[in-house]
Amino acid sequence: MPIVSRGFQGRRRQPGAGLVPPGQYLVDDFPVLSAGPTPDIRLEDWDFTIVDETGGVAARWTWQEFRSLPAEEVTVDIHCVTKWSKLGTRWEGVAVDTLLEGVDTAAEFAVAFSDGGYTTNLPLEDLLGGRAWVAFGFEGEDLEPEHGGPARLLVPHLYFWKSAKWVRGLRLAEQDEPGFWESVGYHNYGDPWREQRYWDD
Ligand SMILES: Nc1nc2c(c(=O)[nH]1)N[C@H]1C(S)=C(S)[C@@H](COP(=O)(O)O)O[C@H]1N2
Ligand SMILES: [Mo]
Repeated sequence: MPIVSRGFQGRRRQPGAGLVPPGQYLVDDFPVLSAGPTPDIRLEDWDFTIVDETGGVAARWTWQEFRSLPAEEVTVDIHCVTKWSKLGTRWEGVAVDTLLEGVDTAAEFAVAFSDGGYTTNLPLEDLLGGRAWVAFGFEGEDLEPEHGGPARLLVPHLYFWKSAKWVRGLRLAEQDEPGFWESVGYHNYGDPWREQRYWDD
């Protein structure tokens, strides 16, 4: 089955842009929600790894290599399961499409993994088609450590817990496997437009 569909690379705004999903309210500030401490990450030690479904390293970039990949500026709305939303946030990052370009896989699922041990699972499809980025810039500045810098996953069409901070790679898999919050009660998919907050939603 062809999983890796590309395209829509130039899309600048998400579907639903400018609208607030059910049960959400707008905030002006940018709340910080972390399950643990902000890790101290040295760029010299940072890399980003794609692990394929055989467990092999399919691709890996140092910080310097990652930052020389083509990046995009995107303006998107973000929605946290704790009910705050922010509209029109501006990010800079590398599209996951770009990271997976040379990767030959039959996997249908992915787990993002982060410094500090956080994980979150998504259908691979949701990371493709110009819908997900590994973001390193926010509102024209380097992404702050407390918000996931040097780089975080950005998947704005799903609740923000899917946007793993301090992300270090993607593990591709044939089987779905719940991540950190998904294994303790958060919805497996997390569509804010369908209020998929918790297991029974
Ligand atoms: N590594 C890591 N990523 C994470 C989290 C976390 O605890 N650790 N929390 C998630 C949750 S629940 C939310 S709402 C957002 C919060 O991002 P922010 O702190 O930049 O607002 O990050 C998500 N990514
Ligand atoms: Mo969250």
